[in-house]
Amino acid sequence: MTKILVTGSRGQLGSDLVIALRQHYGAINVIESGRQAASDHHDSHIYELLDVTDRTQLQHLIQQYQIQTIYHLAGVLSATGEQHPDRCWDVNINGLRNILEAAKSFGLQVFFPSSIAVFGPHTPKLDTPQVTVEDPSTIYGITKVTGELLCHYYAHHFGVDVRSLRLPGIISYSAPPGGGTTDFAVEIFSAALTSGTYTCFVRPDTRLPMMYMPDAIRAILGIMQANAAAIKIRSSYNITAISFSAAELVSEIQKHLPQFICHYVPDFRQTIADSWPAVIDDSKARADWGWQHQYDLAAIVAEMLEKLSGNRKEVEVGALSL
Ligand code: AKB
Repeated sequence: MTKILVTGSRGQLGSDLVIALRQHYGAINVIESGRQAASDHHDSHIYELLDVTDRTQLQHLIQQYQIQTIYHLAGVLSATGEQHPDRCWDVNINGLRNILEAAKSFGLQVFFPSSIAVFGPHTPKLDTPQVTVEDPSTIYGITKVTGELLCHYYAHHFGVDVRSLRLPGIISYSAPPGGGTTDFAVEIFSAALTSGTYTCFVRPDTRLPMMYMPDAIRAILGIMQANAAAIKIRSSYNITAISFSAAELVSEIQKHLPQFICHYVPDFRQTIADSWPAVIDDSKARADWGWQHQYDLAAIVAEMLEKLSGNRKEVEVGALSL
C-alpha cells in the first residue's frame, strides 16, 4: 500500500485531507507532520515533527517510512505572508524545493496546493483563463507563481510526478483557517451562530471563487489518482466550484438565521481580495481529468450551519457533563 507523508497536516486543508487519506489508504500508511507537537495521541495515527525547510530532516523521514507520495500542505497563507514575508518565502519556496528535490531523488509523487493568489490586478477578473497574466501583488502569490514554475520544471526536466491545483477559498467546519484572505467566508459561520453578528474585513461586493471542503478533498484525490497521461498541466490547474460576494453569503445565512447582522470594516485584506479574480475558468481540469464540483452556496451554508451547531451542542453537553 502507498506510504503517504502529509506536511502541514494540522492546517485547515490537512485536517480533512488526512481523514480522507486514512480512509482510502489505511491509517497506518498516512504519516502526518508539522512544526508543532501534536497534543492528541492515537496508536495507529503517526505524527512526526517536521520543519520542511530542513532538507536533512525531511529526507530522513522519507527514508524512515519509505514514503512514496507527499501531500505538501505546509505553507504560509496570503494575509500572514504580508506580515511575515521572509518566513513566507522560506517556507513556501525553500520548503517546496526540498520536497521536489526529495521527489527527484526518491521517485515520489507530489501534490502541491497553488492558489488563485497567482493572479493579480492585470489578470482578467471574470472567467480567468488557465493561461493568462500572473502578476500577484502579495508575497504569497509570488511564492505560488514561483512554486508552479518549479513544479513544471521538475516535472519536465526530471520526470517528477507532481500535480497541483490553484485552490480558491476553502470553506470548512472541522478546523479553522489560518491567515488567509478568504477566511471571512469561514469565520462568519461561527460568529453567526454564537454572537449573531460578524465584522467582515472585506466589502459586501467582494466576489471571490470558493469551494466547500468535501469538494476540495475530491479534487485533490481526483487529480492524484488520475492516470498520469491525463495530467497535461504540470504547473497547476485552475479549479473552482462557485463564486459569491460577501453580501450574498450573508443573505444566504440570514435565510437560516434572520437576526444575523454583518458589519463591514475592510482592512488590508481588501486590497488583496481586490487583486484576485472573481470567477475562474476551470474547463481544463474538467476536460483533462473529469473535475466536477457538487456543492453550491445554498448547500454549503445549510451544511456548515448544521455541522457547526452540532459541534456546539457536543461541546455544551461535554461541558455540562464535567
Ligand atoms: C488565502 O486566502 O490566502 C487562501 C488562498 C485563496 O490561497 N485561502
